Amino acid sequence: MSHSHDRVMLRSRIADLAVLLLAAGSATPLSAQPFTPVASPAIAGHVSFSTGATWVDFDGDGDLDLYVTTGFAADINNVLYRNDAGSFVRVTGVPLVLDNSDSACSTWADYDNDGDVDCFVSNLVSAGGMLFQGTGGGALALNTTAGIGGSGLKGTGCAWGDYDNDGHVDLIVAALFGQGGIVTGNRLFHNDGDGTFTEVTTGPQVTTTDSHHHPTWADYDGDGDLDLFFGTGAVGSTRLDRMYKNQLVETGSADFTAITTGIFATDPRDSQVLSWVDYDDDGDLDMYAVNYSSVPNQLYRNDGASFTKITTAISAIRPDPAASSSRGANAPLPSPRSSVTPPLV
Ligand SMILES: [Ca+2]
Ligand SMILES: [Ca+2]
Ligand SMILES: [Ca+2]
Ligand SMILES: [Ca+2]
Repeated sequence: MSHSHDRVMLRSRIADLAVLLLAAGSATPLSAQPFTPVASPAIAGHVSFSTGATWVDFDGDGDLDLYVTTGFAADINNVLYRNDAGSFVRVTGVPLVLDNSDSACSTWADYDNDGDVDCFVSNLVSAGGMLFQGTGGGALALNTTAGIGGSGLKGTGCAWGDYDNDGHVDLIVAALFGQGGIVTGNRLFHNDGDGTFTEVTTGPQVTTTDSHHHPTWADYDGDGDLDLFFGTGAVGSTRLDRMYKNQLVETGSADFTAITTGIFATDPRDSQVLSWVDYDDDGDLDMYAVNYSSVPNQLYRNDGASFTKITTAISAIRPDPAASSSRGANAPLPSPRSSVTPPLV
């Protein structure tokens, strides 16, 4: 298969993935919230190859703004809308919208714990990942010295999460290894707490070469550390997803081991995103998997010692304010949020 054909297929797949990612973010109650159409809002009129959207208060004025990653062509910039009392104004000329890259995803958190929000943008092929550091007053500047980013960092999904519980958010970037000419794998960056990161190069979460889609951090076993999940695999084929349990609580070392038991881990899927949320409000995280092609999405209820696959209708999904990462992308800042899910309200 030619590289150009690979690229076309990859773009097509990512376009569909973006739809699924956005669909996966429906964490707010499905039956309790009436919606009223907004006439001709600026955010609804933009035409681009949009791949992800994050509601985030980037300027710290108390209302949620919108950042849209666009791309799969090297010359399409991302889009930022500032919320001005309910009206959205497109922000131009700032580094966040001068990426000139094929951006797949953004994830937001205060990585340097200085009170303002920062952003990482995952770019697919034409450029590497980009770290934008908040510098106050809603300004974010491209940071090329923190130890993450650069031309070699290709990725699809990305997510902040403090996997070693040291109070500093760390970063996982997933890669579609083996597709579209991408030959790099997942990358994990530990936040050293001094404004810089050290890449973690050992462990199955970064050494397993596979076609990884969006990563999610979630403490699925409720033991107090974040575990790591990837929708995995080539389009159109069902297989197992890559999932990793954090051993921090057990061993004192934040190492990851593959999760191979439980129906949520042994059920073949064509997954894109594994979204964790406490839908039944019983205090533990349940999993919703969105799939590519014609494979039905799946819901798995956490029953403590085991999981049950739910095949009957449910009336509502309740958001969990304590959630993290992709699910936690829903949590109010300073908890991390990513581009695939809407905010909590
Ligand atoms: Ca910051
Ligand atoms: Ca950390
Ligand atoms: Ca855990
Ligand atoms: Ca639950």
